[in-house]
Amino acid sequence: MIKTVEGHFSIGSAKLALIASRFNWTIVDGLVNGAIDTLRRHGLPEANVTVIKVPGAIELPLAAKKIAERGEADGIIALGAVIKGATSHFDYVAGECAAGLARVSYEFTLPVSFGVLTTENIEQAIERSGTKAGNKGVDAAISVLEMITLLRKL
Ligand code: INI
Repeated sequence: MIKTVEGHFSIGSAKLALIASRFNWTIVDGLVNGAIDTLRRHGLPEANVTVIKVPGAIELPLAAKKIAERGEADGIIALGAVIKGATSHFDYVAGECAAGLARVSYEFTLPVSFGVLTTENIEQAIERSGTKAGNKGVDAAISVLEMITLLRKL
């Protein structure tokens, strides 16, 4: 019989930090609501979640690093929306954001879920923030629960 180790979603007691970027807030607000609703429905008390706001997606990794350094959070949910424009700004912002968040996760052995939309246009972002293509904030909340419970077992 193969031994399988996996996470689940009954988190028990845990403290989470939810970092959200204000840029494209109309979109990110939908992600935040989706994430918070998901955590609530999985039994996490509201008092165990702290919402931190940063200017844009590029600032998410620095805030995540500071939270990780304090050692008080069991996991971080990073939410943002990077929407392609006419310049290459998108590539720098999206790339640095993703790489920076991953680095924090590895450096601190801390689940950091990537709930940052990277889309070609505003329509795609709307679709993924609580309308017809789901909600990336919900996915990010689910992932952090799964990774926290998995790491407790590994
Ligand atoms: N920040 C975002 O979160 N999304 C974007 O689409 C975006 N674009 O396209 O420019 C964006 N830029 C701001 C950036 O994250 C920083 O806040 C800013 O450069 C100040 O450091």
